[in-house]
Amino acid sequence: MKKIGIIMGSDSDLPVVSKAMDTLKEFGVPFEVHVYSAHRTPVEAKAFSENARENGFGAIIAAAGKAAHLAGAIAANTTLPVIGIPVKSSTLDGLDALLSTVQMPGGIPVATVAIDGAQNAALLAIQILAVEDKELAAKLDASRAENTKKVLEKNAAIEAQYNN
Ligand code: RP5
Repeated sequence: MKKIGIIMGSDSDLPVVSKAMDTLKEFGVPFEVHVYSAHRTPVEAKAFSENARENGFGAIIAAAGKAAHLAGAIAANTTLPVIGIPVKSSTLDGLDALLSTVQMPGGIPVATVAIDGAQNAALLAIQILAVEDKELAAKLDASRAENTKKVLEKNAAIEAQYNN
């Protein structure tokens, strides 16, 4: 199975990024995690992205806050799918990172999830791998079915409490 690369702009992003790692572990998807910054360590961020395909990665998750150019800078150096997580790490509540991550120029796509949306970033990465992996696709189906069951149970509890 291909690996997922997880890159965060700072170790201060770890509390958000750890949720993506939890989800990848839950599905048994291998990953590597690194702290590379588009601004503070651009050489390392570029080297990782340029070599990611030949190093066995199938998609890259990039999490950054503030003027968050990390996902875009990574996407500039690879044609692997790049998923950006805008991190809420500033006085602007993550809106700065959201706009910096999502507003990519034509030709260099970044699939941007919600502010701090690490779980969805991991699920999207898994869905990308699952295009060619039936076993992984079956795990995704089972997870969706389990979530549906939980929500319907909550619905039943609310209906029982409030409906006559
Ligand atoms: C971004 O700046 C990082 O991704 C982080 O979200 C933010 C703050 O970094 P630190 O100053 O906490 O290292 O590059």
